[in-house]
Amino acid sequence: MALSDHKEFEERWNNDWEQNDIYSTSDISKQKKFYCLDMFPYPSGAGLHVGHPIGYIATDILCRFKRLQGYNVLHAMGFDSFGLPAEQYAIETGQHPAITTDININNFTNQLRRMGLSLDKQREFRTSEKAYYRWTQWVFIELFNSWYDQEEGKAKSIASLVEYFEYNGSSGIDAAKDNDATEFTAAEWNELSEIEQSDILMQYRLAYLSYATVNWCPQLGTVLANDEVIDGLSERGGYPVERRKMKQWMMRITAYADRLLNNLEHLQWSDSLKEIQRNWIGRSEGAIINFKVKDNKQHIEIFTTRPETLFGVTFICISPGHKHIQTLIKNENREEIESFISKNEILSELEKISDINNVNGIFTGSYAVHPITGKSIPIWIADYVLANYASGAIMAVPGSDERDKRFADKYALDILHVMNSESDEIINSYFLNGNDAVRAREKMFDYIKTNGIGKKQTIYKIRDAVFGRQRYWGEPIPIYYDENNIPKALPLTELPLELPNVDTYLPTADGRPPLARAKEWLYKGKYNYELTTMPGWAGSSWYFLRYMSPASDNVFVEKDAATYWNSVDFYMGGSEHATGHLLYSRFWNLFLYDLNHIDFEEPFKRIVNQGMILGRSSFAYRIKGTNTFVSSNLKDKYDTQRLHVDVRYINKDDTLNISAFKSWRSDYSQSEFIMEGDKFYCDWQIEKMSKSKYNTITPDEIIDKYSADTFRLYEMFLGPIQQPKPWNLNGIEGINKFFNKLWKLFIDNNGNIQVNDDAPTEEELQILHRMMSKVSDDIERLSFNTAITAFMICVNELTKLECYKREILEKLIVALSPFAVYTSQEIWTNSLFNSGYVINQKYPEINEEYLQNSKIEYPVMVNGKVRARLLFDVSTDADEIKKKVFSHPAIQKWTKSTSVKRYIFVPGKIINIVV
Ligand code: ANZ
Repeated sequence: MALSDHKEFEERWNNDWEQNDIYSTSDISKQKKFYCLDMFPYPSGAGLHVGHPIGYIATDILCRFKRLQGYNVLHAMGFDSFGLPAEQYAIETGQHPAITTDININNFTNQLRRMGLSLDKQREFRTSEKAYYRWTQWVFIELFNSWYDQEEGKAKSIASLVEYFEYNGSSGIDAAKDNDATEFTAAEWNELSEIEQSDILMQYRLAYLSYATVNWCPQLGTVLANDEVIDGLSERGGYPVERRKMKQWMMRITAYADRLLNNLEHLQWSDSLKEIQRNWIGRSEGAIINFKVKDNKQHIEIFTTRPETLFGVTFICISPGHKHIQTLIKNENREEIESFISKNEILSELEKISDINNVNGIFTGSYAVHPITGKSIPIWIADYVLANYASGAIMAVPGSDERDKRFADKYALDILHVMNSESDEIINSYFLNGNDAVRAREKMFDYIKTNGIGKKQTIYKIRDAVFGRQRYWGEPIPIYYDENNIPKALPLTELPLELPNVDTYLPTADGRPPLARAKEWLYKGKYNYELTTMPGWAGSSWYFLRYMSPASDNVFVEKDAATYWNSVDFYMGGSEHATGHLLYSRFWNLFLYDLNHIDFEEPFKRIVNQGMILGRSSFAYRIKGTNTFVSSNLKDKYDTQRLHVDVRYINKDDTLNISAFKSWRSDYSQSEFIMEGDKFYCDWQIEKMSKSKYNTITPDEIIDKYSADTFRLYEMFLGPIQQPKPWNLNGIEGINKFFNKLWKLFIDNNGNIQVNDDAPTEEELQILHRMMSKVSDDIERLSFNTAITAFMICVNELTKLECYKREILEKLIVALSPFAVYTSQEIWTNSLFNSGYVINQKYPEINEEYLQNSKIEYPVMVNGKVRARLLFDVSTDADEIKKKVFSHPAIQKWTKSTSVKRYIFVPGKIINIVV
């Protein structure tokens, strides 16, 4: 056997491992546990490129290492298999998304299988399979049946809320609820109809229906979450997104804002990841202040983080979507105002925030009364005030706030210089004089409270999450509408509510979601089901729990298994999930904890983001409006357009393989080329590796050409795991050389196994133990590239010493096995003739004694030839060394019968005897 036989032994071991199911883990064990998780993939049609496995290989090394250390390791991978691309493909081709998903998963599975990942296949599942999504639906029903008690800081059953209302009405309860939730007495509650009660409860449920302004993407025909919208365009597809008010299923994640924020403290996440979540949650401590409106019963509530600037207020701004806007408009210029409102109301919040230079507004005609000075201050409508943030109205302080200043300048409004910045002294206010801003703020909080003007208030930027999608390929929401059109949760015995078949995956002609096409799809043959489906993030919000007991039929996760496995010890994935997935799954986990289904609050103790692998993209220049391409150095002579070229058609010197390129696409088959001499050069650029940039390299091609282990080691050798790095093959031959050298320690040039049972020398032991110690430290630090260097040094040194000793080599193989899985198993079995699996061994104990350089080995030469190598403590004195040298039999052999002419001792280096 040798590296060149890798295909044979990789396949042989894959079959063996599968047949013997060697990676399966027990649900509960007496061993200590290590739960390691990868962000599971969405099985796209494009398959995996070399950028994807970087995290999978890193976690695999860690898992194997932990196994060798005696941990019971949970390492599994499923598929996040509901989602848009399969549905888009279904719309285009009529093929059921389940079929596309199946094909894609098979492709992924084949690709992953070749990388030798130690995944427990028994725990694999797909979010789109009934046995799984039935429990996603169950979580939804639990949320629907819960409300959030802010006083106790936990979710409770909705039945307890109903009971409270029956005796107390709505007063005195501190619940997370809609902003405009109604107040009522117990008597009123008990008089309400079922529909009215249902409407009220909706304002409290954690999964609820509500009119919300949503991001509507007409091209995709669905709503999108804020994190799915980037610069006003859909993350997927880049289509324009508009704001629309629609009735939607929502998740009351805002109830958990405080805990999501505070718990971050205890997590072993990077500072940047925590900061992203903190900003997304966006806690602001400030005050609500009430402004009376002149000649109007209404008052306006504003939110400010700078109440100490109250004396600088010269106008009030409300958002174009403010709830009292109609009562504030004076009739004189109503038309103009209405047109301003309708123009601005639907503008996306995100757009408004991004353009602070361009502030626009219009005067309502109404005035407010300053709560301290009593002055009249005009009320304006301004586009920079967000309807959905805080109270949707601000007190404008143009002397202190930049946006307010721009607005005041533009519309010639008064500017009062009360204070300019946080550090300025308050100068103009009669009772705050002499204080700095922070103390002034505290005094103002007290003042507004005692005078009944306002109160302290903490608000959050995070919004409740839209949960319904007008799409087909997702979990059906387990709700039906009864004869009064009251939304009701399905009884649990009805789960899973299966996705019905439809004739086509498009919305209906009257704009209802695709599920409306399933006409016979009714509960008890008469009640309509909810027609929207769950978003992509539903299935991924609890999958880490399901791995703990994936076969469970009676419960989403067995309590014992969840108690044993507890939170994920190590989670590896892409940083793009910082706000979406990592917040939603924390929210669901906290909720399930509140209901006592699991006993840990946070799902992921430690998260590490792997760096992205970048690709080298190639480009050709086409003269605009023609089918003629021009070689890169000539491009400036023409008006050209730069187009991606698949890197497969590029030669090593960046010239284009024209015939291959022509056969790539029909529109290129007739292309003309303006050459440089006989060559056509392309340009290149490093960018994200992605199918759409035609710069992907698949793991399969690397594994075929080199080996699975070369691929594994090379991915890790590219550089520190957390850093982005370009993919190139410059160093891959070095890894292959390493493997060739490794094999040669076991098998001589004639193909015979040369491992012997000789006792190792001190030096050999030092080499081995130094490597093992460095490698285990490096793995713990996730420094896989430097661990690989340590293996290289070790193999080089053992080669130099011609060390073929079992006692050394066996341990080397065990230490190497987390990295080079096939090679180590093959050598373990067929060169070392051991039984069993190398993964079931113990990580060799590291002997500290061999780590210190306390001993020196002296080559002892007699007449220029090394006749012995003797080991001495560094502390041994020269006379003692001399005595030992001359009494050693290998030396006596040469010195006994002659006289010694010279004895040369070079401390720390060598001993030379001339006879
Ligand atoms: C007066 C003031 C003076 C303010 C000053 C700031 C500086 P954060 O920290 O982001 O929460 N604001 C309040 N509600 C708003 C809304 N719906 N749309 C746009 N802006 C709004 O910011 C809070 C500050 O943003 C508040 O404090 C308010 O302006 C404004 F020198 O009040 B401030």
